[in-house]
Amino acid sequence: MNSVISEGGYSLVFNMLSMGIAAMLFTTIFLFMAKDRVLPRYRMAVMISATVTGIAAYHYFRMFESFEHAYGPDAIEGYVYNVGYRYVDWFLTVPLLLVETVAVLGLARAMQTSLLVRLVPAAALMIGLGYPGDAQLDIMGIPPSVWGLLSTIPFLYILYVLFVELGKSLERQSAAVQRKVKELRLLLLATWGVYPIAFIANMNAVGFEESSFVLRETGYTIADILAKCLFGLVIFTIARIKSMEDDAEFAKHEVRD
Ligand SMILES: *C/C=C(C)/C=C/C=C(C)/C=C/C1=C(C)CCCC1(C)C
Repeated sequence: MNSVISEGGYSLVFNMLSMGIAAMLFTTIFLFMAKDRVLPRYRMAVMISATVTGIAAYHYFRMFESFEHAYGPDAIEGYVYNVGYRYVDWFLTVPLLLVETVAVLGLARAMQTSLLVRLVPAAALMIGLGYPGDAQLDIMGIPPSVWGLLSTIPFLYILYVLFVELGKSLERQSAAVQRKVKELRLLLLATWGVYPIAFIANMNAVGFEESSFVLRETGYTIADILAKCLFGLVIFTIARIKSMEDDAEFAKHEVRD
């Protein structure tokens, strides 16, 4: 038997997932089309941002479909909503978000590598440890709260690297870039912080509880749109500022346009 969901809860999640598709899809198109408005050396960061929202757009289609199978008017008997799509999505997009953040700064190669060899595995670990808790899998009787705590360790490590380690290399950037990167980090902190809260919302639900489910899906979707679309657009802005700083010819041409 399927879990029941109220009409209000159904509409809310339906509209959220629908908004997720629109935001991810059109940010992807925008970023791919606008990538030539930055110098070639920053283009990779913009294209990775577009790849992130593209991967997420695909997963939002799948989540929408899964949600319809579980709760839609023609719900399938016994079908359970698959939260795995989110985790597969994050497993790919969270490391890429960190890569785009580092790429847009145009740091020395050795510095880039040193940041990424720490950030990327930590991100993968954070997502991998969260999944059994969110999907409420029974692995050796470990409760969701323990998975959540384990996942918080790499999460805090990522924040440490971004705020302390990356902070050191910011000194070499212009004032305008420093300001934007600080905004970017605050955006990251404010949006990434929503995920563990939404996780907790769902954690205590034994089996299924509608309010927890609706809260979690709404929280994850809003956070995703800000952490991927808005974040990608700020990356694009930083790439523009740096392009104009680096190349006076480019700046003149871009302003005239
Ligand atoms: C685009 C998707 C993003 C930026 C996803 C970020 C996800 C997190 C920061 C998740 C963190 C979690 C914890 C810190 C503890 C509980 C389990 C998670 C995986 C929800």
